[in-house]
Amino acid sequence: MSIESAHVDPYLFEPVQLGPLTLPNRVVMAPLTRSRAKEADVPSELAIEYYAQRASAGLIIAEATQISPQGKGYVFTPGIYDAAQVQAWQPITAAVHKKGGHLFLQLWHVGRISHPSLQPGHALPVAPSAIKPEGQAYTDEGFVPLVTPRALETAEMAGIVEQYRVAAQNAQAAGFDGVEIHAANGYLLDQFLRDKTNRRTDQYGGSIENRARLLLEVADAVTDVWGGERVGVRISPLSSFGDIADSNPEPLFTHVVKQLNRRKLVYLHVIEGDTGGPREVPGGFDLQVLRQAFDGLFMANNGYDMPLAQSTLKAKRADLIAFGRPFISNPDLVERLRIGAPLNEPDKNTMYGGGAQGYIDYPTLEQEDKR
Ligand code: 8OZ
Repeated sequence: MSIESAHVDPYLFEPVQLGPLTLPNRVVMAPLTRSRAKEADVPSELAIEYYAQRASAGLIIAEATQISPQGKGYVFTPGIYDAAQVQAWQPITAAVHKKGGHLFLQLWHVGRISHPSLQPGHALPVAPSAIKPEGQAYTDEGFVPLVTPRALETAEMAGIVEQYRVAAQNAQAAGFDGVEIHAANGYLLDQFLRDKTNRRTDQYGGSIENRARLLLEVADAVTDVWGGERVGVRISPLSSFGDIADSNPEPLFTHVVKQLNRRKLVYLHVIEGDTGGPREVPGGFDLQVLRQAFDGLFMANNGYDMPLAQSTLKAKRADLIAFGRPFISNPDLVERLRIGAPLNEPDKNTMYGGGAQGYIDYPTLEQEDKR
């Protein structure tokens, strides 16, 4: 099978400058938890092939990766806090670079979305405040209810920032091109931002300025290591994923983005609407307000297909489009979009956990031709 298309609008396939990197197109592989890591949070060797297969993306953002043992909230997710993990990431970044690709790492602390069975010494997960999330943790024993976390002491906050700094340094040693700070989806940094989860009375809670403090301290630490031109941030201002909410998200996120802009970050990655769900949510605001407050690149995500991606870029409502699920099942997604080829659907049963099946065996168009 071979499909030739006479004319393709160029938008997705135009090069774009991302800090010092020239991306060949505007198709980004969104960070995707695939839960294939080994003992001690060491990424699997299978990830070498998995990411290399997807190197034609303009940029790959590697899966959410815990910055410390305390930052872990799911079984089989990888880490970036020790030498064995750094060593295991090196052939992954090298394989992507060998194929001409670019790869950022997503730095992750889950906060309260964890379980004692996943924590060092079976301690309680930590959070801004001791408020139990609705939902389940994915542990060695399967799904179990989330627990009431322990509120972090003010004196511990510098240590959290330090975890990010060390992880950022480790990501450099591992050969990544940059890092994305995960401040979305109800994990630790998002828990500090929102007033449903942050009831603190110290300088990390209360006012918008105080709730944004941790994220901005983390942004300072990470840009100290990498320079702003190699650091992005992911936010999900309208999402309720992780049992999160804010009474007034527009001024909160406008402040956050204005302050991130002062740090000259290279991109702002915004999940529009509810994570993995509807793009329009009740009580939402126009997220273009955030684009206007930010001088770097605007990366849009959530449920994009080719027509929506093209019209969004054409209207200059984004500079980059991040695709998640389509990249699971279409390693050559860029080529398929370019020629209008059909996309394979991901198999839900092999999304998380397991081995090669449903991970590195989705075919390219070329491989389909030979079958
Ligand atoms: C799905 C399953 C586990 C983790 C996120 C890191 O939502 C995740 C995640 C998604 O950002």
